[in-house]
Amino acid sequence: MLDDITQPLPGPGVSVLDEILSGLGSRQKTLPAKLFYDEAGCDLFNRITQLPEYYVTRAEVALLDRHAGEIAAHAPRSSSGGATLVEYGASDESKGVRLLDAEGSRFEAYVPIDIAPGALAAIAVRMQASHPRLTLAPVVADFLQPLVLPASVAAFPAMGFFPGSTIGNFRPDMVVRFLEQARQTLSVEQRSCFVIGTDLRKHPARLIPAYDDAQGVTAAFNRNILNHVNRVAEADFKPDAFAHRAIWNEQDGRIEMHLQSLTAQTVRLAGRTIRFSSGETIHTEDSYKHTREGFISLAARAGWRSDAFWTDPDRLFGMHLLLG
Ligand code: AVJ
Repeated sequence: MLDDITQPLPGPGVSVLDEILSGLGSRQKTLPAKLFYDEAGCDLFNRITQLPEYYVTRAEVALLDRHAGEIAAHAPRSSSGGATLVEYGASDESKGVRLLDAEGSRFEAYVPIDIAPGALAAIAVRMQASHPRLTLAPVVADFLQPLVLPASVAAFPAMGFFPGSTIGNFRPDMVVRFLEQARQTLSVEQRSCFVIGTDLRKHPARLIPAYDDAQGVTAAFNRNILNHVNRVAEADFKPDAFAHRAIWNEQDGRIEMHLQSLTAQTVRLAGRTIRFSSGETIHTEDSYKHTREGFISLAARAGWRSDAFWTDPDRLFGMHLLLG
């Protein structure tokens, strides 16, 4: 069963162009990390997940392979027995399927949510073939905006699932706001719960190469955001005029990616002129590395309490189970 792909509700008035303009108009120039994920960016990110230095995806998949049954057993039950799995940032279904197919799991519906319509359409095609009895309701959305689940799954209580450490892209105040919204979306009155994967704090000697790999795939991923901006904001960025930088910010516990202007240059964007001095950067991404305790206290600020926690054998990655 497949719903039409639900299109996003118009957000509260902030367009992508507005976001780009305000980010590049700031003293420290920034771009929103979601702009990495155009089609080329999704492909580059897939290549990143296979790099020897990028342990994140492998560690999380190892964790899921070990504990999927235990995690899925925490899903709430409806009177008919079933629950919905609501996956945030589901660029593909490989992690969600590990929960859907886990031994003893009783999901009746799957709601993959993503910003990339192409990725969601591909998920829908594959899932209809592999899981024909599952109710499938893909949603195209920027999940930082308030979100209502499709009517076709409203009858089931939900297990939210936010793997991949994508939540690591959010500043702490955004994490809290996102988790408050998720309480609404997942309707905690129905005993819904939320499973969230976060990369754990570790030595910078391990972190830096994961974001600055020897083959330069992460550098290409970082620069590709400028190609995307060129298209959506009618800009003329020359990606090769910027260098990839990955730095560990100890104070804030995060890896930052920047694009550093190699020369003094100007860029035209939506009819405006943007000036760069030589060496000036655009801050393109934060990737927070939360300790177990640090994440639990952020979740508590949004009204969630920690019910379980899993990690992989090397303690690289953490999976939190939160209850409303
Ligand atoms: C998809 C946000 C989890 O922060 O590790 C990978 C994105 N950026 N390499 C991360 C990313 C650079 C990734 N997340």
